[in-house]
Amino acid sequence: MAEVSAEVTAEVKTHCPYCALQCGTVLGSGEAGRPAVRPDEEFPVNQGGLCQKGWTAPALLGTPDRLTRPLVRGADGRLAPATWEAALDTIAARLRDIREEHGPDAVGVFGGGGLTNEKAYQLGKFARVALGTSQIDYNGRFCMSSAAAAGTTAFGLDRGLPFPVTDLAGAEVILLAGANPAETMPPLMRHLNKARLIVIDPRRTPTAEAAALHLQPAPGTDLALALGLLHLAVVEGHADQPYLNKRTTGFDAAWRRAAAWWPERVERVTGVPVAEQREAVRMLAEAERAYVLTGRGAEQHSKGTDTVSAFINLALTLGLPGREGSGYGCLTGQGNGQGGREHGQKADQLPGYRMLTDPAARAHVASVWGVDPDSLPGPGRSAYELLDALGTEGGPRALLVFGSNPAVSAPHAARIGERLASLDLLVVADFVPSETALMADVVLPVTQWAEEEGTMTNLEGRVLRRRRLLTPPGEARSDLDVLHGLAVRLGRPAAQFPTEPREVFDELRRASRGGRADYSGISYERLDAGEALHWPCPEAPASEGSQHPGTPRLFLDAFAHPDGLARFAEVEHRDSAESPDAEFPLYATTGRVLAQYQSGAQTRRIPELAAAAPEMFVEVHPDTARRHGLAEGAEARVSSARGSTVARVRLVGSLRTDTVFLPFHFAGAGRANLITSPALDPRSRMPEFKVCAVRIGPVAGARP
Ligand SMILES: Nc1nc2c(c(=O)[nH]1)N[C@H]1C(S)=C(S)[C@@H](COP(=O)(O)OP(=O)(O)OC[C@H]3O[C@@H](n4cnc5c(=O)[nH]c(N)nc54)[C@H](O)[C@@H]3O)O[C@H]1N2
Ligand SMILES: Nc1nc2c(c(=O)[nH]1)N[C@H]1C(S)=C(S)[C@@H](COP(=O)(O)OP(=O)(O)OC[C@H]3O[C@@H](n4cnc5c(=O)[nH]c(N)nc54)[C@H](O)[C@@H]3O)O[C@H]1N2
Ligand code: SF4
Ligand SMILES: [Mo]
Repeated sequence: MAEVSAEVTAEVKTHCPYCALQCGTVLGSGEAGRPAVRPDEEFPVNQGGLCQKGWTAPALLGTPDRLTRPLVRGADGRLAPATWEAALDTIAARLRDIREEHGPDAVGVFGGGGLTNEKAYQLGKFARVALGTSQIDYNGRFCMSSAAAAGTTAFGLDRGLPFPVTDLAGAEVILLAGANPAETMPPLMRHLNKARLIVIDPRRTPTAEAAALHLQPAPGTDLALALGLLHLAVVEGHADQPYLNKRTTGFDAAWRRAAAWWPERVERVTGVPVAEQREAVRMLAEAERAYVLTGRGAEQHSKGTDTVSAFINLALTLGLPGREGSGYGCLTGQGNGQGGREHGQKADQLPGYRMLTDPAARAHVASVWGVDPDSLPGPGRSAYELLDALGTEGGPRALLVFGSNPAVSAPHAARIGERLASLDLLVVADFVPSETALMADVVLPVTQWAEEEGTMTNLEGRVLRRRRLLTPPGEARSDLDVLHGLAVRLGRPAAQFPTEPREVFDELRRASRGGRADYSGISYERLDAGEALHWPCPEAPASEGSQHPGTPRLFLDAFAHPDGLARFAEVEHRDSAESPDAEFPLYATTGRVLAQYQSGAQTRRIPELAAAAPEMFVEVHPDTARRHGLAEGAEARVSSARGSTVARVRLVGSLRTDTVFLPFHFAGAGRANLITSPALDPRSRMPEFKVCAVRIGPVAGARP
């Protein structure tokens, strides 16, 4: 075991390091003085609940292969321990050479939605100010970018849930499109379970089991389904005309498209029977309080933005958004998936959810940073396009990764593996030797949640404090220290890159002031005093005396467009980039299981979780398995036009016969992303993780 500091004696209130629910925990000591958590009963989001990942999170603090010293790849090709001085000097020298030879855009930065607000902010500033590169994006592009694009278009503002999670408990009906919270956010179910659920998912998930109605479309057909539900809502007289007149614009154009999606046509395209479409619309329309929520199943498509827009159109037609007790929301995924998209680590963004192309935004942020607005680069490549360009003509030759494991989690993984290997310099900051870290030239050991201070913004836009209880092991340092050390070596003044999270947060507040995501009225003091603060929370002028209370519920009076109206989007169904054919006759879709998190870099190292979900598998309908010569427990090869992955067969009688499902948490030859498609949504640049065409069969030589 790596040294986990001295015995733990105190307790702090903090939050789970994993998903966007950010369950409240009390971190203290358990057996033999080792760190342990219990749920914070007072935190309203989880109300005393935690999932298996939350309970076992402290185990990663002292995982046997925890990174505790910087590693530099030597002339012999091996990673060997080095001092921080040597590691940072090496990186800075090589970055200077690469920039001199190829220009500032030859250095790329890849961030993550698990980084605290302070880290995400500092990473964006580091890229634009210390490196002067436009080439920065982050894994949130793979996550909720389609919902963000659709939400911004419709409402003028993107906050995943524009209402507190606890509001959901008051609903009569909730439609979940492509979300499986029973496995991905288990404590959320205590709020959802009070309503009658309509679940749209090609699989009969534990969430679908809990539903009053389960619609089981073919992967990639939600857009047609949502158009059909809108069609039925209108023809059956459920459109909320006064709301449409008073609070929205663009209904007619949206309706012209939906008018052509009569129920029988929708059934042909999606496989969802007409009677079930009718039942869904009836349930939603008759409810006094109802929500439409989307998850990755509806969003991770080359038409994800339009699909979310179609569900928002449905919600608007029924008059739900901007009404207390009803609404539309996106279930954001990563721990800081919400904050991570606000503070400027995204290719086209500056802090405060400002746009990099907006001259006023550039001027404001440049003044906070103390630089010339003209020195700020313009927008860069999106996440997949950035990874795909590495080492190519005109693409980055160096990449710095903070908080992601793209060797496992990016689509078309074989291609991305090649691109990462072709770099002149790959630097990865992590606390475990992830698959991407193991490819790096320099690996920097950083602190984990329980060893650092900061803030996170959960899926309802509430800003939360992460608190430190433990001393970092060995020589691990925070990401803020790393950015400081590199910035100074690249010639920036030390004071421009502070290492104290509170100091960074205070600067973030100034940078966000007046922006869409305004944090200027939020402070560590207010959060530590126990205030529940949802952004926007502007700083009140000193003359007013009282402080802004934050905004738990957005849009109650007006949407965030200048005219206050929500916009319908005119959207039309289209096929996925790939459809099954003679060579690849099945749909493959991918997603998550309860016991593993993301690329698995963290959770595969926790014995209890590894025991619960030990290896790669593929869910197959028994008839499909028989047709392809497979039995329960057999090793199967699943192949697409890009490559193949190996997985153990699980027969699932409730699955569609045309679809197989694979989790993406496993590494090596069992990576789901060896087969996934890099087709991108034209607006959000989200890859199509949720549909590709595959064939499946026994692994040659293995017994069926
Ligand atoms: N246990 C666990 N929890 C997590 C995570 C994790 O890795 N593990 N990750 C966190 C993160 S970052 C995220 S983004 C969230 C994701 O949370 P979810 O969105 O709930 O997770 P997924 O499993 O990716 O997708 C949800 C469902 O979409 C279905 N689906 C697949 N294709 C389609 C389709 O074409 N249409 C529809 N309607 N559904 C489809 C899948 O069968 C799956 O059940 O979870 C967060 N919580
Ligand atoms: N096939 C398929 N692929 C998918 C998806 C899918 O549904 N299907 N979902 C996509 C989605 S929604 C997401 S969000 C991505 C996620 O995929 P990844 O971006 O790979 O996410 P993680 O596995 O969480 O990787 C985070 C890494 O950063 C480290 N880390 C955590 N916190 C910190 C920190 O504060 N600082 C630093 N320096 N490192 C840290 C962790 O140890 C881990 O190695 O995967 C995407 N890929
Ligand atoms: S639901 Fe999410 S935040 Fe809550 S304990 Fe599980 S992983 Fe952690
Ligand atoms: Mo995600």
